Amino acid sequence: MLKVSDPQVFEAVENEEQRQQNGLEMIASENYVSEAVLEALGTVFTNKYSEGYPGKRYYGGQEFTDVVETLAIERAKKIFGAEHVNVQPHSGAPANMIAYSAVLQPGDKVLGMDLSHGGHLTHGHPVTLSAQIYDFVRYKTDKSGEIDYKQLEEMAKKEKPKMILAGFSAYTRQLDYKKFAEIAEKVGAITMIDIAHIAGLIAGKAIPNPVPYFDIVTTTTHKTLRGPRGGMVMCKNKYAKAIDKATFPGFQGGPHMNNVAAKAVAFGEALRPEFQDYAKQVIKNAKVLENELRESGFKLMFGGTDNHMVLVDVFDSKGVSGKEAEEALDKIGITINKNVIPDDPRSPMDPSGIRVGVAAVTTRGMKETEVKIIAEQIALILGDIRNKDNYTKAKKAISELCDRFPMPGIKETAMAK
Ligand code: DSN
Repeated sequence: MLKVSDPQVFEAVENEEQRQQNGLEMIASENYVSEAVLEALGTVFTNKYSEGYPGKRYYGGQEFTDVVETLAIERAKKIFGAEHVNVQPHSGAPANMIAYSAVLQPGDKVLGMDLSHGGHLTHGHPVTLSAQIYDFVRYKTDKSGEIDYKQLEEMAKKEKPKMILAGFSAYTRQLDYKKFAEIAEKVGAITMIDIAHIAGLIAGKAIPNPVPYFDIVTTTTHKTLRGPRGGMVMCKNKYAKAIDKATFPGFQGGPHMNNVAAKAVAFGEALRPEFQDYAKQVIKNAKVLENELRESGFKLMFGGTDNHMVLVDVFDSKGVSGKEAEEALDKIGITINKNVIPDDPRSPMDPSGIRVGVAAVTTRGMKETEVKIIAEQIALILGDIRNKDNYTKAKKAISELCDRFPMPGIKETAMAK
């Protein structure tokens, strides 16, 4: 249908399908959704306005939107053991803004993780709207790569924040959830954690669940959780009303019900035993990537990884900048992103590091043997970035992997091309 009604968009979709199938997606925040999730996204729920919540909507015709939203909520509660869930946030940045506005007043202080130490833009970087409204102060990691909990406690006592915020987009170690809760308790702060990157690992029981320890938990649904692009806020019952009000009408209009339906599907998948196998394999694969890269002379930030990604100082290790590394790996079919390292002396557009994640390649079925092959190609290319022969060899190795491990949702006709 699309092919006939809009050949230009159809062609772009086909090309994107090819790009995704014929390369390895190793941007740590990306994944491949199942055919069932794709199908739910493309349904008539996209036509519907559903302001409000199940059973309490502003417009009529909500018999079936209520079904999918309730399924999404109940499944999320079951996965994470959350007291209250709001599945309407359009994505991660809105989810964080909703959480802040639910419990903070303009000018209130938030203690969040420094961006260059693995934090996220929406955790108080000066370029964001939230940083214009709230007063963010930032904690860092120490030399061992751990969050400096002593510094965090000292800062909390000195700054007396209204909220202590945990969570990250490039930090690779397990957080001490209990410690955050204890420090917050000492200073009377609300606790919030953004689990966008690790939600799938938590759902698959591959790493501990922070939900019991935090007042508010935000996440995206499309990273390791392998759902559609979207966000979600979980909280203690105490904050339920405030979170719902801050979502709608506070920050958003109508929820995107096709996304909500696809969230329900993805959460159903996350409740299956296979998803636990997936999450555990992600951790195993990341460990292989860490060990192989270290053996090839790369410096791993934070001393290694406990989750799905590694942050590598390619500039110090191989004299290659993050931007050069990203471009070089792109040429052999590995998509990663350049990334700042803690207190990076270089600029964000050409930083010292790269971030590499294994969530998506694990979805394609790749295991330790394949990740070893991938690490070898990364080392080959970044070890001698100007050697043209290496590119030919590495590209062939990656292309063979792509052929052997098709991405979910790819049409047979597209694979044949
Ligand atoms: N863009 C996502 C990431 O890469 O971590 C979230 O900002």
